[in-house]
Amino acid sequence: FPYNGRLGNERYYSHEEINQFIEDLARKYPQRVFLKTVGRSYENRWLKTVTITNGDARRNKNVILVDGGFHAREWISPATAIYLINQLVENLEDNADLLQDFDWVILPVVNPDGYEYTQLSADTRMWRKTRKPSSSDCIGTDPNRNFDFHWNEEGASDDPCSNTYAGAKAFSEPEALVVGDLIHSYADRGQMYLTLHSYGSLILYPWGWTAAVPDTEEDLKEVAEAGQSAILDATGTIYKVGPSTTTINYAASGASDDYAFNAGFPISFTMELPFGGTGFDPPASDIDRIVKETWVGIAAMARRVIQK
Ligand code: ING
Ligand code: ZN
Repeated sequence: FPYNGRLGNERYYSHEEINQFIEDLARKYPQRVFLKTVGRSYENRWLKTVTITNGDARRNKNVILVDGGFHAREWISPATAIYLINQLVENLEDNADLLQDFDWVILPVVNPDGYEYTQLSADTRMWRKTRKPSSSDCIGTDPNRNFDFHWNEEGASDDPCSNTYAGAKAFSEPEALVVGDLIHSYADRGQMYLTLHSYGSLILYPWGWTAAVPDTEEDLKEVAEAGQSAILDATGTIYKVGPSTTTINYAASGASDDYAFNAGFPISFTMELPFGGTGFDPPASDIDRIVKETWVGIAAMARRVIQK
């Protein structure tokens, strides 16, 4: 089916369709939706953020920054970002409180080269990394090990053939650098950073680079648990909440949530969306259920942040 001006929850979309969708939305709501081209991928795909406001023209509100599609095969992540955008824009009535004192900045596909590669064939479906060649015959870097904070210390690999290859240096990947720049540009008013991955039904907070926990752990926990219990009430899905190192049982340095937290976002989470299909490939018929459930959790976490 060609893109027809709206994105539903009935199938997964290409990166181009996602970009077309946000461009249409910005044209349809010129007072409320603002697009910014923030960079391009190694293969020259445009990375565009959507900024969603309530249109009241107030500048420099607090910001909630959300991204999806770090890892190529985690298709439910961009799908969730799209649903989030749709809700905030098309359902302002129910979500006015989420936009009263906050703007939302969303980058739905961080790693479009990888995302498109996984759409090519069954053989490439489980690709995780970016698509920039390395010094060896292997291609790609793990964008979630490429951030310049305790880069390549723990749970990241020097081997370019590894799925967790940290890259030749911190921010070697243009896609990771774009997210790093976004984090810095909103750090002074950023109240929550949320990065959408799959799978595992987890809400993870820093640190990932060490088993130590931040002294503001109670704040992080309180917000994460608001999401956890909203999802449990809505669908019965059980999310686990905890610091990423001890909750997923491995340290991982150079990830974006640690970077955002260190840069000044007081709340910073990696959300691992639910298992589906064989793990990373929930069938299209599951999209609707998963994105709606996840939205309930994200809205509850945002409301807790806003009430603080
Ligand atoms: N999981 C994350 C990964 O990048 C993670 C887990 C979260 C690591 C937070 C570090 C920090 O490996 C997936 N599914 O990608
Ligand atoms: Zn991931």
